[in-house]
Amino acid sequence: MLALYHNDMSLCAQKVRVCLAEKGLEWESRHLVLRAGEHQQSWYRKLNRRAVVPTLLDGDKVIPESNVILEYLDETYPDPPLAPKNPYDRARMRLWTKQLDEDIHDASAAVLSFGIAFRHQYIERGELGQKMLEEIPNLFKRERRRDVIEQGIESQHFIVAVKRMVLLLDEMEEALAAHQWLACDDYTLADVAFIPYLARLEHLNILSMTGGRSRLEDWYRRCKARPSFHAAIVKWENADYVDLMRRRGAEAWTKIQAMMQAQ
Ligand SMILES: N[C@@H](CCC(=O)N[C@@H](CS)C(=O)NCC(=O)O)C(=O)O
Repeated sequence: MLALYHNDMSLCAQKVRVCLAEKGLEWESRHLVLRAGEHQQSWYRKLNRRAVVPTLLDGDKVIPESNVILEYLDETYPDPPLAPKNPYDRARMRLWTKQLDEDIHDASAAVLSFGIAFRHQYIERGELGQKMLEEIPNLFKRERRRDVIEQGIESQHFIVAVKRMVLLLDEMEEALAAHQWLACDDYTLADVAFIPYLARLEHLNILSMTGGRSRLEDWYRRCKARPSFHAAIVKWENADYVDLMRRRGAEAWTKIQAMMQAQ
């Protein structure tokens, strides 16, 4: 039996849930409340030394890292296949997921989410918020998050995150001019992995960032029309988070637009 340590609104957990839904796999939910620091407890660090979600359990096998989990699921449960057969298309699929690990997830999407919205949850939690910050094992991540919590959208990291996201959206639009889905003409793990990042822009009320990129907008509509979107993302939406993201995103939008245009 598969079990997943995850969180309702976590981007990396959303992508694994999309994959599980696409494959029609049954799984047991082990939900962790990140804002209570449940993922930082010592028992969980034994499963995931970076103290992040998700972690997949397949019987006694423990698999952390969302992109690794996607490939594990695809190889272990190959029907329907979500990786192209052609090695060149597979390489292109991996170039997409690699970007998430390189900078899109931590340096861009997380910075946008925290700078706009989640910083308020840390600030409201006072000492617990401070403790959760100090418990982040990765020093780069911890210091960047500290700055983003303190400075919000004025953080030096925020404008960089906005600009990186714009480059990503351009790259997605370009790829979708060449083929139907991100890596090739088939829906693959590349699409699975990026769906939550567009959904995050929507939750943050800044989906207009995609403006003028009609192929990308069509891609997102097609992703949302798949039953996996509802099963993995909509069904798990946390109303308090969504409300916070909507309100704070609307407040930030004018400044974000100016950042998108700044040289
Ligand atoms: N590279 C990891 C990143 C996982 C990650 O950063 N997860 C976030 C949620 S999307 C998390 O657990 N954050 C914990 C925290 O904010 O302290 C993966 O792809 O699984």
